[in-house]
Amino acid sequence: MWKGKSKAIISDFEDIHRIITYRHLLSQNLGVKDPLRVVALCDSDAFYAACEQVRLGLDPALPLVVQQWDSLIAVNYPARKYGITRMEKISEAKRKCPELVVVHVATYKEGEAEPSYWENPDTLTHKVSLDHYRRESMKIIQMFKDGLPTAEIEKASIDEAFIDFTRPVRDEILKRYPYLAQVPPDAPNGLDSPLPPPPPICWDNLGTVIPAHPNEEQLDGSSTTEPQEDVGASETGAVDGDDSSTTWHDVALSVAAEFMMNVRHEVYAKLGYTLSAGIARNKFLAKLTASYKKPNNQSVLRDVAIPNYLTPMPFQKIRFLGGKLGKALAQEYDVSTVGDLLTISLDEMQRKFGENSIWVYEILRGIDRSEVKEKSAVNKSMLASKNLLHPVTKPSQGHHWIRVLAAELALRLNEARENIPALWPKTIVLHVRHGYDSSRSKQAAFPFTRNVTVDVIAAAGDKLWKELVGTDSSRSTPISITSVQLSFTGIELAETGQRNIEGFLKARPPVSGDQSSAAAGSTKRKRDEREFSEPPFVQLAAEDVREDVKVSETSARVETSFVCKRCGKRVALSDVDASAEDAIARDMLAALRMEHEDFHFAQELAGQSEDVSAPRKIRPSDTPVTKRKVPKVKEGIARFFTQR
Ligand code: TTP
Ligand code: CA
Ligand code: CA
Repeated sequence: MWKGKSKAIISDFEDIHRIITYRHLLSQNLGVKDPLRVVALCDSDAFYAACEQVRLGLDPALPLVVQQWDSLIAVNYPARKYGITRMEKISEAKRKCPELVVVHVATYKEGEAEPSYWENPDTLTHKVSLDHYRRESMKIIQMFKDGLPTAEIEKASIDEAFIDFTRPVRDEILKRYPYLAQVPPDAPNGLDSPLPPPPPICWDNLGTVIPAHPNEEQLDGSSTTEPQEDVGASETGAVDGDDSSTTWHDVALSVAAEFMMNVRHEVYAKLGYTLSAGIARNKFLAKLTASYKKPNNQSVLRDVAIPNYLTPMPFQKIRFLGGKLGKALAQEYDVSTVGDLLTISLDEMQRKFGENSIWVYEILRGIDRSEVKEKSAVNKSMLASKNLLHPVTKPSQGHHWIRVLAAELALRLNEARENIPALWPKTIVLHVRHGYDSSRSKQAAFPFTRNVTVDVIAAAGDKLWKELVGTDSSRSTPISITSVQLSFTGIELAETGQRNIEGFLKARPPVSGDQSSAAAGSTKRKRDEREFSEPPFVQLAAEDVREDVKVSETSARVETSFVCKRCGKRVALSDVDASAEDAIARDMLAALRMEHEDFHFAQELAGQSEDVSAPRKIRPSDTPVTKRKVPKVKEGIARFFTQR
């Protein structure tokens, strides 16, 4: 029944109806509280399929799918017209469209340093490579950065990026309306006086403006735009016609829409990719808005349109509410839409779902305070992994996969070094899963080597394998390894331009002397007096130090788990779609991290003695850890996210 409900009122959305003052406009650092904040989410259309179409120089109107073993992983829009979806088998898709172009993803094969489009790749011997898509993705991001030098850009997944337009838009508004730069002498409250009424906005060619009152307006129902047409040609302009409600935030949105349109045109002209974008006041809304109309379209969500856009939405469609939490909310209150949930008071929600549910409460009202922040290339990890349909049953079978994974890591590290030559993975980690639940990992220092080849990485991997799995003769118990992962973690900048090799040796003895001597020639160049006294690493901001976060680039693109530094255990969200790639999962993970820390805190308070199964404070870096089930934390919102 309807429990704990009060009447939903429009003031739920009060946060988005703020009066904009001179102080707001003229302040530079209001961050996420800026009432003129504008954020876009840009997502490439049928991305892998588009990459293959461009690579092969094919007509974009041809139906094309990308295959991985027996499944489809990307379906372009012409193929979607035949009713082909990602869920299908190749045979089914071909039955629906006999002239379908089918491209199998590139794969690594042992002994080859580079992935290739082999004739008959086999999951038993090959490993998928997403390198081409990663490279194309970087090109698109680079065009965003070049075209929008003052915007903050955060790559959110292999084919998505958030763009914070707040700064370039503010600069542009001040340029177009220079009278706003001075507070008029007769302004009643000085800097805190409201800005004068905004100019009327012409939304033509700025994309689809989501109507504030959808029932009263005629929606343009067509959803397909031929990619070969001009990017903006068939997009509709204004739908609202309700100019009395125009605000300076709408002006900001329209300026951002203009920038976005230009960048999308340029990406299409130079690279051949069509993009869809959503432009709104924060990341959450930008992401929702981007899927309003696809492909090759951009949509704008004005503040005035937020309530009617959100309220009819089935809340379980919102990604992080798609899992157990969404189900629990639906059951608890017997409701299905965002609007239904607006009637639940914050107190009520927190009582049932924990303190952290304020986050849900706010999201339902279109409030999202997460920042758009560029992630540094430094301190990321690189992970290559392979799930084994046929488990490895003899230690000697490991070498094949170590070499295949080493080839991927070598390629990726060396590509990253093309931009940042001094990148140095400090640690190499081997992770193997036995059967379905037990997994073990082992790590070692990785020597600073100028020339990181497949052989160098494979040698380090083989050594770890031997220590972790053993050899055919040393192993008495049977093994069944179902997954192998090799990764670099703690990727840092070795400041080679200013250091000589002794500097490195002092800070971290390389495992092998001759590998590091290769670096000596290039590092001797700019000797200076300070080289022995300074640390060889560039100091990194604390927030960049995220070595414990698993960034699985092979399948999922969002971090959905972390390894607790205190107990060495991996704690994971489970109900976030593996392909999810947005700020929501990140924030939920942050909440889970807090809950997990609370768990340790509570345990300490309870004065439990540490036994073998209790969390250990610090894990010595080279000790293999058999991961056990994380103790159940059944508190608050975290209980809706399974910990593995
Ligand atoms: P998406 O952006 O989800 O999809 P898409 O770009 O193919 O299509 P859309 O136009 O609807 O955005 O994913 C980006 C790429 O990620 C996709 O081209 C292939 C890959 N991918 C997978 O490999 N597996 C998956 O389950 C999903 C969802 C995506
Ligand atoms: Ca996409
Ligand atoms: Ca995407």
